[in-house]
Amino acid sequence: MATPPVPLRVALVNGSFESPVVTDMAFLPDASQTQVPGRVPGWRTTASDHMIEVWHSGFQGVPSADGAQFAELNANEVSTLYQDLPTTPGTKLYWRLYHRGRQGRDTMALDIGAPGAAVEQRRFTDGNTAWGRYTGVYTVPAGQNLTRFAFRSISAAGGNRGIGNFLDGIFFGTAPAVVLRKTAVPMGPVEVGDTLTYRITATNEGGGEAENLVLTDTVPDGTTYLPGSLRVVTGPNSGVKTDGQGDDQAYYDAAGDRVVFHLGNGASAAQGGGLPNTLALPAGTTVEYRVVVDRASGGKRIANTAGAAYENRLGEEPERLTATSNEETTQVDPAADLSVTKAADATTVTVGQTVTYRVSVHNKGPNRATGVTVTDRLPEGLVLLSAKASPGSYDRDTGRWTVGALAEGATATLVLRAKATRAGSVDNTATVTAHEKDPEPADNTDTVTICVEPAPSCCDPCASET
Ligand SMILES: [Ca+2]
Ligand SMILES: [Ca+2]
Ligand SMILES: [Ca+2]
Repeated sequence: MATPPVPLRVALVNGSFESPVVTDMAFLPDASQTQVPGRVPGWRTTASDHMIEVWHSGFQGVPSADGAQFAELNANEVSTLYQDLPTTPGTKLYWRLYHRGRQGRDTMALDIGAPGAAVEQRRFTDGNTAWGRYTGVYTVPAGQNLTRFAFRSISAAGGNRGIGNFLDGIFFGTAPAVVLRKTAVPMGPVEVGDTLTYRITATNEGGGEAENLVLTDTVPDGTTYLPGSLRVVTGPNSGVKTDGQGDDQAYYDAAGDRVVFHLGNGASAAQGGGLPNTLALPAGTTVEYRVVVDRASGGKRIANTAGAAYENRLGEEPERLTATSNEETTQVDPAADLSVTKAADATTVTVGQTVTYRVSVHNKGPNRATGVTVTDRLPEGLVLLSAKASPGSYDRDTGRWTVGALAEGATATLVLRAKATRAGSVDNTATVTAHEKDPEPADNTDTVTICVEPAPSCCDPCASET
């Protein structure tokens, strides 16, 4: 099923009037004055002089509501302060603002709608001792692809509409919309025992911050979490994270066999921060962890999906939202854990006697082995009498037993009979190989030692006289 497209991100630019930086107070050109330096990003005014008045927190004893700066609605003349934003019809837009009087109780209106036809949403009246905080919701009507968000002065204490109506911390835009993208490195195919790195990138394609963002990823079936591999690769709080819970922004939950990351600005061990939208944080934030491919995954596909939960706190009540990544699949090559055992019927023989070796190869899986070959060359002092392989064939010149394919759980045997021709200790080794990766190579070779004793030198001295 296709994921529905995320609506066009809407977010005001410079909603808190933090740019450009001013000392005390300044009249600055609006965003339309592209030829003038030092203009205010995002905001435009209907004032004929295109001037916007920006204050630094504390100037004339007025603290900002958000950040270090705020604006006064009218600079030199009564005007409307606005931004025009491309919008998708039907999208729900949230707004939030702080308003304050300057000399007493000031009143302003919020107008939203198509440019030239914006509709009054609400009026705000606040005194000069505290900031009022307001929130609301606006749904973009059909056919409206450009929406104006505008503040209009209604009245100001003192009678001069050019003085009053402070504004700060303005948000107008879409809900947060977290998008997760997951990749595995290497892409595969991989072998049993290999390490896979999963990377998950979270971006916020919405307007508002994604609050309390918690990313979880269940370690995929057929893999084992590699301890100490949690890391925030890019974005806020980047760096290595411990597996323990409560000490930083990530942990490994052994009971749930999953990794957990708190993402975003100010994300603490207890709670996630806010992940800014892609305007403020274009690359989002990327995390990673590692797993080791289990033996059981041989010849299979590893599939994995990450998820996230977060909150939209733009409305009256926090809204719980979730996101799911693409499913990342990794092919694992077949693997076969072969073992070889070699035994001799008797470990002490006399020169001239026959030695019988029994070699067996077993496939402990998880997959069928192909191209199975055992090298078992007889050492000096032994002369081959017969070889019986089942299955396969033994080449007496090369000492190679070509077994062929061996199913999981199957055993192949080889019986070698040789004549001892020389006294001494004789080591004989068999080693197995196959096309598939062997996750446990230590048991792929086996050696047996026999003692060949000299023949009695004068057992029958008369025999040679006749
Ligand atoms: Ca501000
Ligand atoms: Ca931790
Ligand atoms: Ca093995």
